[in-house]
Amino acid sequence: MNNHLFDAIRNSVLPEDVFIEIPSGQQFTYGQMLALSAQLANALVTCGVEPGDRVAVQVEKSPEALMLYLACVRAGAVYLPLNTAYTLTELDYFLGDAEPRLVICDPAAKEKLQSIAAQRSAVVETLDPSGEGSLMDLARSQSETFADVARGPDDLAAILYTSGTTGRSKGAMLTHDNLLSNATTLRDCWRFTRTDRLIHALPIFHTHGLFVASNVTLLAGSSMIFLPKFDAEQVLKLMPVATCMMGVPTFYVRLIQSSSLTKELTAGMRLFISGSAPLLAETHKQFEAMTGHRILERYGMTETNMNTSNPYAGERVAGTVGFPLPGVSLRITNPADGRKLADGETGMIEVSGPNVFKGYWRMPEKTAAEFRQDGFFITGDLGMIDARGYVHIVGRGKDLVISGGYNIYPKEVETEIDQLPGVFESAVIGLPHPDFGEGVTAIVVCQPGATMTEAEILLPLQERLARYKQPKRVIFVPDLPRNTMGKVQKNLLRDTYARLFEPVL
Ligand code: MLC
Ligand code: AMP
Repeated sequence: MNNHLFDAIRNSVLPEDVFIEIPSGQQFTYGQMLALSAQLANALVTCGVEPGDRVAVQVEKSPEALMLYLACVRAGAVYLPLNTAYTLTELDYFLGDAEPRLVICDPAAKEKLQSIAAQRSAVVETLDPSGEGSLMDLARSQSETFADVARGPDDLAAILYTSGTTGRSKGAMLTHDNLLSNATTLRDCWRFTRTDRLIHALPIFHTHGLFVASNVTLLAGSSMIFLPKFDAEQVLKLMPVATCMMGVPTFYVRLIQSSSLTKELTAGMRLFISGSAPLLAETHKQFEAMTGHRILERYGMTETNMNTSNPYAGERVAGTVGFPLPGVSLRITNPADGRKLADGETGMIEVSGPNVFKGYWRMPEKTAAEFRQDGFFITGDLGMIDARGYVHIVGRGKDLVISGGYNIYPKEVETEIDQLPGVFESAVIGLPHPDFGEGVTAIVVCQPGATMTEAEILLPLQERLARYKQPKRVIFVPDLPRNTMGKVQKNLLRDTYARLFEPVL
């Protein structure tokens, strides 16, 4: 048996080709990728990592961080990337649940992380591309070859945590073939080749930046310009030397605000892709008017990788997410009983295919609850298939806010707010936001007789919730609207405050 994912990568690349460039001018060829990922894999083994062990990684974006992902794949370990915005409180849960052998963080975070990792018997190492005493030092002293650990299509390559509408975060288990099959399909559908140069401005701890952008690049043997984060000015400057970009809708919303975005500037670009959140048809149209390019929108999620895509060659229809990808079956069902609905009817989107994950880490009941008997995964997204076969996402059956492409589960934020002294109850909702798509908003009811300020709600959350989950606004109300069943009517709240984030003219 071979290493299913890494063998495919190795067979797709030419050692002399450039893999990653960073703005300082430093370049990594594919030959260097093979050598450095081998050194890091050797370093992982030296640190005691064995096949199947989880390796949790919370580090700033860098080429070395991506090599670490590849090293885990080669060592047969399970890569567990963590958002750099997560607080210690959030990390404590992930480490307790995943029980990683090794936790790798930025040097500045080591001391704090060590205090929680020690209770979990996990060893903490740092990744500092230039600093001493980090895993990079150990790696540099290792061999540039590594006998890749045998892993089959069904073996785990990664666990990515996604919050839940109720209760605890769940670790989505992704296999070697989930990742390989999806990236191969996307490479072919989007026609990536070795001549492509991708602007990579996404974080590399979620599906979009890690698997969609990086695995597609690797399997096409193309190159990417690695930016630490999205900066519209910097991205605009790079367009004349790049061929494609992948982004969340906020990237496009910010780009169309610049008068530098023109047909001339983007003449050498062949493809702009959007996903992770709905792209407004308005943004799509304005981008086309300014550049002549029609953004290609696709739809996916952590558990399933990518499910649908607008066509490369056919018509890219604004406001739709295109067709199911080759090999992916998608159906619309009645959310109540799972009965398949006809085209044109709105219901639950369900998918099956080699892209769909293996289940939630150590949560067999949750896994069973989200799959149908015949293996279809219930996405929680509401959609419709039109007469031409295009899939439309028309809403969410799950209580979820998507802000700038990051998911926020209201339940998690409400639980934190409800614990604060002086709070009786709260409802967290997403309201239309001109930059982030949706803005997290907390509607709070105080205890009888208590009065509170916005700061009294927000300050204590800073320690407990990642910045992007913290409400952008807090509104105090005497009580929450409820239906006859006692359920909070969030739709009424969303209607009442719909214009909260509208710019004041
Ligand atoms: C940053 N902030 C956010 C935020 N990002 N708040 C809400 N939502 C976000 N997405 C905070 C900052 O900490 C800051 O706090 C303030 O908001 C303003 O920050 P900013 O400077 O404007 O933000 P910026 O750093 O430019 O980041 C915005 C962004 C970034 C959109 C570029 O969030 C981003 O790269 N998002 C991509 C997320 C992604 O990769 N999603 C894919 C998930 S995978 P302060 O303290 O200054 O007030 C998936 C599956 C699929 O969904 O289909 O792909
Ligand atoms: P995540 O759990 O972070 O992977 O987010 C997945 C969710 O993002 C999906 O279930 C959808 O609700 C949403 N999503 C992803 N792509 C799109 C898109 N193109 N349009 C609308 N929603 C999307």
